[in-house]
Amino acid sequence: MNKNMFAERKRMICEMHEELLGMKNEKQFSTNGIYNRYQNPILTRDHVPLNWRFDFNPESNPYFMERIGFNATFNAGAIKLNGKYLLAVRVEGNDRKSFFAIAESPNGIDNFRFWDQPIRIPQCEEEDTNVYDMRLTQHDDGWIYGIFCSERKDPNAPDGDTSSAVAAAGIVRTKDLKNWERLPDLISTTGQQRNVVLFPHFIEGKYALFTRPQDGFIDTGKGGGIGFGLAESMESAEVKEELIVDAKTYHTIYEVKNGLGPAPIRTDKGWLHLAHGVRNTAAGLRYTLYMFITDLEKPWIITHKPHGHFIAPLKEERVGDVSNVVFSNGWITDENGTVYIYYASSDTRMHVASSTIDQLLDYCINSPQDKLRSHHSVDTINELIQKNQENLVKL
Ligand code: M1P
Repeated sequence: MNKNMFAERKRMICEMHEELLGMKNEKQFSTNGIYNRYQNPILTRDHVPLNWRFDFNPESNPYFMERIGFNATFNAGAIKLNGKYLLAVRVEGNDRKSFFAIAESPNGIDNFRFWDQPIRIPQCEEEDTNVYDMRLTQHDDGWIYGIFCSERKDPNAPDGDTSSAVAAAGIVRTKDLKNWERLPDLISTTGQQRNVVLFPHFIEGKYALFTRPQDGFIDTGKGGGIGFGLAESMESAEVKEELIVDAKTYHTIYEVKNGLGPAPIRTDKGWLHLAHGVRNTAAGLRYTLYMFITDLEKPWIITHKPHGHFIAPLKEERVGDVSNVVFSNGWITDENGTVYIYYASSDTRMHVASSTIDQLLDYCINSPQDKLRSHHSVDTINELIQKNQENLVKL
């Protein structure tokens, strides 16, 4: 009886899993013309390999029961290596612990499959409790760096406070995404750090890092926005001074906090950046994605910044473990200028949207800026109406 149950469940579950992993993804029509979403999420908890979840021995698992449960797959770093589209995915177990695992696709939009085993991050002197949100940067020095959030219990939390934590920027490096060397966490003078991103080139012979200073684990407090600083080395990375590149600002989509997404993309018109902004609502925090361009030589100076959000949670994306959130820490540019934007919805699953360098530049350069007042927004709309009327007259 149990033998049959084992065999039947195993057959069904393996078939369903293969069907999911082999599913084709369809590009959706885009009204905004800036990027195209795809029909299906590219990675969900159901994509996690079955041999990470089930004991395949009928003697020790006669019901073919799931032994290790997974809760979510989200916030993935991204890189193209040897022609493969690779994501360093934040996989979260039912035990709430996140870790990283590489998922590979032949085309960047579907058929993502996890490599055989998750990444085992070596520990520093002070072990991590939780790790998440890795940004991958192929640096001029020849290494691929992964910078991630390392979370540990706050040593100063009062007795009985079992949730206060401290966030630091953990650093690893690799050449193949298989063997990882752990380096000491980033030292900065501005409190806690999350959303730290390594710039791919040396600046003034130093490593350049985008940071996100914060006083608390959730609240950024006096931390003023997306920061930028230089470090002499990555073996003992220390940023002594951070200047604010993009400040959090009252009544914007990034009024509560913001943070850089993936490492920026170099174009002939400047560096393209993708970031997340957080605002407050009666329903809680709302995370959306926005873009800006920085100067080619001085990547800490913003030259163009369209108003408002670039991608906001839509339809099913709006609901999940932490609803009303989109977050991105990975994108890949192809040789032909296509950009695959990997984003997670509601801390639950991964999606892809595609665009091109040209479209993203056009969007950043030619969309109006946020002038921070309703009446200015109305003026901007009226300018477009006027322009359209003039063009119609000419026609
Ligand atoms: O829950 C939404 C996001 O919250 C944090 O982002 P930030 O540091 O900007 O607040 C991170 O925990 C991120 O992983 C998460 O998606």
